[in-house]
Amino acid sequence: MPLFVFKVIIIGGGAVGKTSLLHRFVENKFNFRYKLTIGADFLSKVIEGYPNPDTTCKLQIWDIGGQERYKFLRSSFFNGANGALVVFDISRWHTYEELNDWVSDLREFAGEGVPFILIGNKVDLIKDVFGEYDKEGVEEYAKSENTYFVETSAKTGENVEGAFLNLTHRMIKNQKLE
Ligand code: G3D
Ligand code: MG
Repeated sequence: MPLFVFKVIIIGGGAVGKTSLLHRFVENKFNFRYKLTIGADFLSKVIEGYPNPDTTCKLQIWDIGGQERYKFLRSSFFNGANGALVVFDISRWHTYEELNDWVSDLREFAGEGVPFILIGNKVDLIKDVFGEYDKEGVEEYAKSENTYFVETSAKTGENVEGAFLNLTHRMIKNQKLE
C-alpha cells in the first residue's frame, strides 16, 4: 500500500489568505482565532485513497508570514519542500506582481524542479475587482511555467481542496521522475 509523505509550503505576500487556505483545507473552518502568523508553523493532513484507492498521502503543510521581517527564516522554511502553493489576492493586484520573488526563492532554496501551483485567492470578492486583475495574463504565466492556475476562496471553500489535490498529484508525478 503506497504511502507518500510530502512537505508542502504556502507562500505569497501578507494577508493574501495563506493561513486561511491552510485552515480551510485541514479543518474546513474559516476565520477563527489565528490571525497574523508568527514565524513558521505546520499542520498535517492525511488523504486516503488519492490518487488511487490504495494510496495514502500525508501532507505536512507549512505556513509562513509574508512579512519582510521573516526573511531570515526563509531558507529553513523552504528546505526539503516537495511542493508549494504560490498565492496572491485577486482583489489586490500588487500581490501578484510580488510573486516573482517568492518563486525565485522557491527555486533557490527548495530546488529547480519543485512543483508549484498558482492560486488567486478571494475569488468571492471578484465583484469588487476593477480593471487591474489580468486573468488571461496570469493563465499565460502559469502555462509558461508548465503549471496550473486556480481561483479559490478560503471564505466559501471554493476550489480549496481541488488546489491541494492538484498539487499532490504533481508531487507524486515529480517523485516518480526522480
Ligand atoms: P495571510 O496568512 O496570507 O497573511 P490570512 O492571510 O489568512 O491571515 O487572511 C488575511 C485576511 O484576508 C483575513 O481578514 C482573512 O479573513 C481574509 N481572507 C482570507 N481568505 C479570504 C477569502 O477567500 N475571501 C475573503 N473575502 N477574505 C479572505 P481579516 O479581516 O481577518 O484580516
Ligand atoms: Mg498568515
